[in-house]
Amino acid sequence: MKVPKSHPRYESLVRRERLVKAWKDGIVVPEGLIAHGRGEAWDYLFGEETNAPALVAERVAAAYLLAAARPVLSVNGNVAALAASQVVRLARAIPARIEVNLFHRSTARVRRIQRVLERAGAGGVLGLHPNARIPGIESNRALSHRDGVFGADVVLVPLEDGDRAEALVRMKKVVISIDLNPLSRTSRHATVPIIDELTRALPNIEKFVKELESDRREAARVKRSYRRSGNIGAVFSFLAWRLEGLRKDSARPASGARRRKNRRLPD
Ligand code: PTJ
Repeated sequence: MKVPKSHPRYESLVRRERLVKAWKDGIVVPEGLIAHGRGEAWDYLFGEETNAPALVAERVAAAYLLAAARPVLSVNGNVAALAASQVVRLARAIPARIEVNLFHRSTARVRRIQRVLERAGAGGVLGLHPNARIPGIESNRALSHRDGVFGADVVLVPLEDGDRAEALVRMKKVVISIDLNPLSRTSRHATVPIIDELTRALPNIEKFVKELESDRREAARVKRSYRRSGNIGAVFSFLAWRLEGLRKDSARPASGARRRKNRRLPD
């Protein structure tokens, strides 16, 4: 479907079309479409913008990735469909390895996702020939690479299922998650949970990597001063403030112009 540029929800519709096409191409699983809908619902509540605490977490993520000895970015079907080139740019900026790691794993799908990443400019993508298992995970998601997620000290896990995030934390890795759901097990277990939309978060982290790269003292300070519970608490305070605004707005009659001006209600 061709989405008209004038549509008020143009970007959201383009993202959906991209996911549906990726599903037809065997990159995304049907469950990935459901996961995206859940993410969209949270993004509505957050106002479809990066909130201040998320921006802080993105800067902290950049500082951790820069300081890592073996940083790895984990990619699944949704991430490949929505943000392959952003992942590749971030991996180059750090620099970090990329591993395709799937919940609904099949060798054919790993290969297809690897190709998507390669077309976006990635080299040396891991995932096809795993040589290790992440302890404590029953599913094929445990399959990993010693040079990749298994051996990493800092792992970025966007749109993750909670099991693996928890297992990676048990392995004493620094786990950075990107998940719009602050209640998910991933967000609750990650060392640095980023409560933001994937395609907004990745370029923000890349920008911070480039900024902090030349100021390692500041990068160390950013890491030191991060307080996970304070940051997540601020996300919930922001959400409470948003909901209060939405409550007030919805008490008044609907007006398209006012809704757009206030930016409280999605179109
Ligand atoms: O490709 P596979 O086989 O590895 O499977 C990928 C999915 C996404 C199906 C799998 O990892 C899964 O089931 O994930 P969950 O448990 O549904 O978690 C996905 C989380 O990502 C949910 O909490 C969503 O709210 C969130 N989410 C969805 N889309 C976005 C998002 N967060 C940030 N940006 C998004 N675009």
